[in-house]
Amino acid sequence: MRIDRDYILGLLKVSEKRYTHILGTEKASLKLAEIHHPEIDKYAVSAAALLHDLTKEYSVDEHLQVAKKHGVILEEKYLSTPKLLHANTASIICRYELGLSDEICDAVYYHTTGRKEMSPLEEIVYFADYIEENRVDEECVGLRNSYLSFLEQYSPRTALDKALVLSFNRTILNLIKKEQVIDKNTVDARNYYLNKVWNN
Ligand code: DGI
Ligand code: FE
Ligand code: FE
Repeated sequence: MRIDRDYILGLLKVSEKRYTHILGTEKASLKLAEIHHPEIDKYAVSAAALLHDLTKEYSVDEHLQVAKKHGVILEEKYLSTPKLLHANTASIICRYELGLSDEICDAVYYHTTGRKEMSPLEEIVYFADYIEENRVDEECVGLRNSYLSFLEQYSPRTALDKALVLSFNRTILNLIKKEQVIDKNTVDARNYYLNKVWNN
């Protein structure tokens, strides 16, 4: 099903800061799609980007209610790592309440952890979320600049692969510093894209 953009914007009951981040993620996703995956339908790019953090400001209880309402049994890992819950419950709403495609639901589901062999839409939304223009902390600015410099030196595919590796390295290092659990998908994604760069 296709949903009108204004309707999607109306669903976003989030803080002003989060709303700005979401619009920035849409803008960055469209730009990344143009460079790396012009074949993807722009509607899917916008919908996935606009909905990726739909439930980011929910309480744990609200997340659990979304899962329960749709009969989804949450894996144990979500209870020990609630930060990952929003990607899951946003994707549940995309699938069961908005009737969106698997392509869009998966891009929302994997936007936080990434995974190995991401689909074109998954990698775009995952990476746009990290480098969108409203993220002004040193690490995101650094990653954005590295990506832009890779684009000048390498093919678009290699530039994106190298930037993805840096993004996973950053996330993993930060989680180690904070003594937090690292999701297996994040580790697998890092290894997969690192191998890809090496074998290029
Ligand atoms: O929702 P956003 O803030 O826009 O961004 P996000 O969905 O990428 O979430 C970022 C947070 O998620 C950040 O605090 C790090 C955390 N995170 C990302 N990957 C993992 C993770 N946390 C754990 N515990 N494990 C992961 O693999
Ligand atoms: Fe998120
Ligand atoms: Fe986000």
